[in-house]
Amino acid sequence: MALLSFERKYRVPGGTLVGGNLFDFWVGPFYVGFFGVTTFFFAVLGTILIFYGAAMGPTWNPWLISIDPPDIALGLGLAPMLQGGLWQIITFCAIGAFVSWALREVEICRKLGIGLQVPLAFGVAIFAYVTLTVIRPMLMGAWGYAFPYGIFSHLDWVSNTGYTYGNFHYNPLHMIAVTLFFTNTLALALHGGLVLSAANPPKGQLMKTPDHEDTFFRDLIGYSVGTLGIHRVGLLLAVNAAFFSALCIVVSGTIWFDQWVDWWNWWLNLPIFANVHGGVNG
Ligand code: 07D
Ligand code: 07D
Ligand code: U10
Repeated sequence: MALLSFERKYRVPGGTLVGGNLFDFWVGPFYVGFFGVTTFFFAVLGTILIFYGAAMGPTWNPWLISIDPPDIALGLGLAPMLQGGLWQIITFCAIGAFVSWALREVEICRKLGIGLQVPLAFGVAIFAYVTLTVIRPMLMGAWGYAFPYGIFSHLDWVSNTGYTYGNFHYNPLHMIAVTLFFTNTLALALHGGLVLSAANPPKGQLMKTPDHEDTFFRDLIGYSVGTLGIHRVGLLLAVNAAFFSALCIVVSGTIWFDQWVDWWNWWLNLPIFANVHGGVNG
């Protein structure tokens, strides 16, 4: 069915979580809903506040604009507007907009009668963001540990936070997250490549079937995960990449305070190494 006639058929009332049919309409291609209104509200307010903060700051250079969290000395209190208060309200707006966006996804899934995998996956990205800006700062006792809202300044934060724990690459959860990101890219390249190779042949040739796709990997590595299975693999890889990212940063400064390389000394403490010459006990 052509996309536009399908849209006409499915654009029926219902499936909303809040507001009944009050906001149950579309504007152009966009579904609105109660959570479209709240997304719009938080996104517009947050953006206006970023521009206000920029206007109060020293530069209009887009790379250098930065809305900073309060000083660490403030702890978990409410900051004056230009000393981190703006960052606090913008964070509130960002969480409001992201959560509203996820709930708008849920409403659209319910209208279509499809599963909730997409909003669940976005929920994990939101969890990573909330870990960085709320959970970890609260566990560490100051908003000042969160990252600033600026293109270059947030990179400085990542670098500085990384070097606070020596070489961040030795963080084992960071290793797992990085490996998942790399694997995810490999999987997407394999999947994109495989589907195009079978489903988009040169002009004049017949499109090949999923059996061709399965057989390619049977021939190559002896096993095919299947045409539905590869999408499960992709979702799991991506969601776990973001989840382990959140874990790797939340443990840094809350339950692990030293250089990450030192974490690896645990193996020297294993009983079989305990009394070995050169081990931790001499
Ligand atoms: C392609 C979907 C489209 C989204 C885009 C981003 C804004 C910000 C606002 C100046 C894949 C839109 C950008 C709305 C403008 C102001 C106030 C998604 C796609 C195009 N980062 N980060 C970028 C964010 C963090 C890191 C780019 C956001 C953590 C590194 C862009 C967040 C850490 C590098 C950006 C966030 C971190 C970047 C491209 C939130 C660890 C880069 C993003 C809300 C996760 C790269 C100059 C992209 C770069 C980059 C946005 C959080 C690390 C500006 C919105 C604190 C190391 N980040 N980031 O394509 O070029 O995402 O930076 O958490 O090298 Mg970042
Ligand atoms: C937080 C984004 C959420 C986004 C949301 C939506 C809008 C709307 C609108 C476009 C989590 C935003 C939407 C704003 C836009 C329109 C219209 C995603 C988030 C909700 N690292 N490292 C990671 C690597 C080093 C360090 C994660 C690699 C160094 C620190 C990932 C390398 C040091 C932190 C990762 C490397 C260091 C991280 C990031 C290589 C620095 C984190 C992905 C090859 C000296 C961060 C939760 C992520 C983290 C993180 C990868 C190197 C430090 C696994 C590949 C050694 C301090 N690093 N890193 O988390 O875990 O996405 O954050 O060298 O805090 Mg690292
Ligand atoms: C996938 C797939 C698949 C496909 C696919 C895709 C995954 C099965 C079938 C999809 C993939 C692609 C298309 C590929 C490209 C995608 C990416 C690379 C990902 C990154 C994407 C982007 C960078 C694009 C981002 C763009 C966005 C988010 C759109 C921006 C939208 C807006 C600004 C509007 C948002 C809409 C909202 C908030 C709700 C509705 C609101 C309005 C329409 C505005 C009007 C508002 C109202 C009517 C409410 C009134 C508001 C009030 C009262 C509040 C007022 C408050 C004030 C403060 C003013 O697997 O294969 O193929 O295609």
